[in-house]
Amino acid sequence: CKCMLGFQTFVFFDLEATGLPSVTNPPRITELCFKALEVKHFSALKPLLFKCKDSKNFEDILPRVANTLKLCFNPSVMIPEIVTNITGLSNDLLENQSQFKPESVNLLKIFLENLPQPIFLVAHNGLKYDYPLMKAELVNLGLQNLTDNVYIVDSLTALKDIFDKKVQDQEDFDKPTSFSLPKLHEHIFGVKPKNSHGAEADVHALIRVCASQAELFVEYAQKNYELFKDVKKMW
Ligand code: DCM
Ligand code: MG
Repeated sequence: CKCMLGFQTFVFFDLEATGLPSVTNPPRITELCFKALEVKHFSALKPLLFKCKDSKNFEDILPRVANTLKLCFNPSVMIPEIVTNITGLSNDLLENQSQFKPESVNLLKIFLENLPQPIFLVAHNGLKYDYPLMKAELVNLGLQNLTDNVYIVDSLTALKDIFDKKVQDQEDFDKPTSFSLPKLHEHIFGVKPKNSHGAEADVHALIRVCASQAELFVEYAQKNYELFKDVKKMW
């Protein structure tokens, strides 16, 4: 059991890349989004989301104070057509974008260091995909870390734990059949997100899903964090 961690900022995080984990064709990052919210602003979203669940502006509900870094990268490897069809990102579109290089990492570092500390990254399936992939790109450049004291949590593990406990506590609780981001979003709010597989759209959907369980999510993060510096690289 870990010490309860007091922290200030959640950085919701999503990567798009050239594919799923693969030994022969390791994925390269094509898009990254960080959206940083103060924990108290994140928690305040919950009642608003449920109040405006059926409004046509539902997807615009975000804290007034939110800091965003969204970057596209030229992956310098072929993006399979099947992946382009999912993400909308092709080699043509990314032709003139920067590669993921040390200067890009500096940009990420400066963004993260500028936020109220300590910070918590939140990614859906992050422990299996986003964190090890980010780590691989860093290590590949001879870099080891983002900034010191970056805590991480996986919203997939968190929400599974939260919903499992709800099922135990209330027998009639309707448990989601899938914990994929669109399915969870539909289970909680009755509609799938309008867009998926864009880093920023996914981050927005993730914020709504996590905020729907705000108190339990914050408690889970405080007790079940890991450190980005301890993440093993994907490839
Ligand atoms: N991905 C994939 N095939 C899928 C789903 C995802 O190759 N069926 C890869 C490409 C995406 C990346 O994973 O850019 C991240 O997924 P997501 O858009 O769900 O964040
Ligand atoms: Mg995504």
